[in-house]
Amino acid sequence: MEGEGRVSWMKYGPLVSLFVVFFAVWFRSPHDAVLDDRLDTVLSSLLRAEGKVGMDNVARPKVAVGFGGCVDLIVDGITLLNKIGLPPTDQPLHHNYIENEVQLAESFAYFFAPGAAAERFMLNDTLFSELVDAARDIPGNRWAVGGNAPVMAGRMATEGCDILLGGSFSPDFTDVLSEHITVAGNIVEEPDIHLILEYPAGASWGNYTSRRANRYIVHSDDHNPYLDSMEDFAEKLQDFNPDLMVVGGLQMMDNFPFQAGERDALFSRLSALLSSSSPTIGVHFEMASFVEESIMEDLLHYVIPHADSLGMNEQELPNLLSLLKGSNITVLSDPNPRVATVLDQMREVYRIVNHRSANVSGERDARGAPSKPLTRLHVHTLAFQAMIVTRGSQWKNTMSATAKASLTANRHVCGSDDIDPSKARLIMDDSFSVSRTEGSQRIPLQETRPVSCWDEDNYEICVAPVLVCTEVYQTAGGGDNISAAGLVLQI
Ligand SMILES: *[C@@H]1O[C@H](CO)[C@@H](O)[C@H](O)[C@H]1NC(C)=O
Ligand SMILES: *[C@@H]1O[C@H](CO)[C@@H](O)[C@H](O)[C@H]1NC(C)=O
Ligand SMILES: *[C@@H]1O[C@H](CO)[C@@H](O)[C@H](O)[C@H]1NC(C)=O
Ligand SMILES: *[C@@H]1O[C@H](CO)[C@@H](O)[C@H](O)[C@H]1NC(C)=O
Ligand SMILES: CC(=O)N[C@H]1CO[C@H](CO)[C@@H](O)[C@@H]1O
Repeated sequence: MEGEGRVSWMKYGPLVSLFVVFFAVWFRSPHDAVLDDRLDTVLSSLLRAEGKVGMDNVARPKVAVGFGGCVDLIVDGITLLNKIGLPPTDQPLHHNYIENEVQLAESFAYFFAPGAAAERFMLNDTLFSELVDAARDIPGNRWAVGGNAPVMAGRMATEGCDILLGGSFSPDFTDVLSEHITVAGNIVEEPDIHLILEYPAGASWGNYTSRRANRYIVHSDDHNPYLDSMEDFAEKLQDFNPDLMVVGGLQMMDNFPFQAGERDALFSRLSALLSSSSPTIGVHFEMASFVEESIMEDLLHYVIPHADSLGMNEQELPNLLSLLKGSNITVLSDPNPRVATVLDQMREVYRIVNHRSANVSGERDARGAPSKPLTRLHVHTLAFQAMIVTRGSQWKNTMSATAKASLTANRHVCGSDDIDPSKARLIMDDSFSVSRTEGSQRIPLQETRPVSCWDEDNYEICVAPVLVCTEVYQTAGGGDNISAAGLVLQI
């Protein structure tokens, strides 16, 4: 019976295959055509939403951006690991920092399979140099200006702002920056290098297959952790008179072997700088992959109280929330969270941060400096962009800014300003629930009005779907490009 069955299958196999193919084509093409139509409509609607507001062309907005920067060496992660002969581990493990090859393999495996963004300090200089040397001659590698501050500065300069950038760079680094960027900081000989291990969705390493495209970053900075551009930046800030201040790159201090008291002094200085700026100047803080609990505490005490606006991804949001609620760091969260989950987390962060800043302690931070309410929260995920903005606050054009953030996600990841719908996919559902609370309203995704905005309490929420890029050029720096693009329309 069995044999017979197999024979007849084999005999008719080709015919059956043809049939299957025929049906696949028959069923798929109208469906794909509908999808393509839908994608085209979402794209043109997002472009319209983005274009609704221009920048006030009277004068270029002035934005001060700190701190630090680096040269990114971008390689295919698996190619690099294979090249150095690092075998896949059978034990994915979280490490706060990396000291040797085994830890590198374990840490990489931990984030690679779920496809979660991660960034770790490498304490071992020898290993770091070996990796960089190996990466130098991997075909297809690229060097790029990196670090949160320079990338955000670059994006904002491109979008029409004048920038004061705080960072200590080498002369050839400064040379490649936009003419609209003025650098404040020291001159260094050798720039810090960050090694970016990119991987596409479906890449495999040993038994592991990545669920989505992302990157794993290792760094071993000498300059950035010390925020050594801060003095010069503070001085030049007076004359520059910015409309907005943006702070990022602080994760370079995470797990860095500082001398006792050194880091506290830096945070104290930073807090003084932020609180000395005029209260009318917006301050945006871009979160990052932090794993050291004490540095997260420092952020809560010295930085976040002075920020009017926060930007972060789907990993950083639950991490911050967990800490605000007095729990531990969460190193790994769902890389593809639902809208309802993210919005609930955002509401909670917004509520707790504002509650803290308005708390009886006289609205003072750890240094006794007055703190500001949080009026803007932007979360960038693979599938969608979400913003909470306080009604009546200084932030304008939230709808258009959310659309721009969404378009920038595709432009960045695909590496092209022109969005090609054939290289994009909508992965957000046809409708989303505004909260995980039972009985919450569902909002349909309308192709002609893809950005959904509504009011709650004292704030407005906007959600925009992302046209997820399917031919990934680069994921690193995505959050910075997206956050910066969103901010530009809101100054
Ligand atoms: C891969 O999976 C096989 C079978 O489950 C297992 O025996 C092996 O140890 C795994 N190898 C690694 C490197 O995880
Ligand atoms: C640092 O890395 C090198 C090269 O992989 C290795 O030989 C050495 O044992 C590592 N050092 C430590 C402290 O793990
Ligand atoms: C939180 O961290 C502490 C110290 O690292 C650890 O002892 C504790 O088990 C952790 N708690 C949870 C819930 O993970
Ligand atoms: C607010 O202040 C009260 C009293 O000092 C304190 O118990 C509470 O923990 C504070 N809440 C937050 C969120 O900091
Ligand atoms: C990959 C990509 O498009 N990244 C961009 C992020 O923004 C900087 C600054 O504008 C660009 O130089 C990058 O090309």
